[in-house]
Amino acid sequence: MLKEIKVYRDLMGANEEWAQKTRDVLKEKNITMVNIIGSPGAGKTALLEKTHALLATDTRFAVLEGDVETTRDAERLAPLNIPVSQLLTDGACHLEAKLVHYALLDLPLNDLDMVIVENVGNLVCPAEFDIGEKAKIAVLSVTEGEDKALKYPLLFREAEAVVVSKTDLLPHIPFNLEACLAAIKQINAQTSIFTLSSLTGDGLEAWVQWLKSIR
Ligand SMILES: Nc1nc2c(ncn2[C@@H]2O[C@H](COP(=O)(O)OP(=O)(O)O)[C@@H](O)[C@H]2O)c(=O)[nH]1
Ligand SMILES: [Mg+2]
Repeated sequence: MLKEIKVYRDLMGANEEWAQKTRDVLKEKNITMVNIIGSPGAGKTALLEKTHALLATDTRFAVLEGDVETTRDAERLAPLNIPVSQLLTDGACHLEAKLVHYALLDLPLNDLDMVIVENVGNLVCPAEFDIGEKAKIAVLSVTEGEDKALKYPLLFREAEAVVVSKTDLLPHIPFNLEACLAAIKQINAQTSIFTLSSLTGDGLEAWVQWLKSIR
């Protein structure tokens, strides 16, 4: 008997089909979906916790939390009283479009203006997988070093916006903010850049205004 040969060439193609199905649903329901990508610990969930107060005033939104394991991030957002689901990849370093699609269909789509996806913490893989989002948003904290846009260019090239987070820590660490912003602009001159602190709230307003503007 011939040994079965598994062919993976169509993996990305299949992902693209699911992403397109998601785009169709989002268009039909007039919902904007964004895909937040950054390292583990960059402050993605903290950003969502703080974004809520300013965004929820006039935007009905849900969050899809991507992680390898645990429902910890969804539990953090549960008190906010918005629809939140946890998407678990069971080891994979990124969300795939099919998983996002089915989680999306379970949301109350008739009552939403926006869906925010927090991707699995990783600067490489999530940038390679289209999930049907309108915009990718990179989150880079000041403790990660100013050169990350140069070292992980795909994410920063693809990002419609870059959030440089944890600016409250700047006085305490050797980090050249100007060099960081220059590196981001070198990779993507068009991207919108927001420097903010989820701890103090500094800079949050401009970020949320931008988020509303892409509706
Ligand atoms: N000082 C400071 N710490 C922050 C800020 N945002 C997040 N953190 C901390 O950074 C750690 C990781 O945050 P989290 O939101 O879980 O990051 P995620 O893994 O990207 O979702 C937590 O200990 C947060 O309290 C910030 O703006 N300033
Ligand atoms: Mg998180």
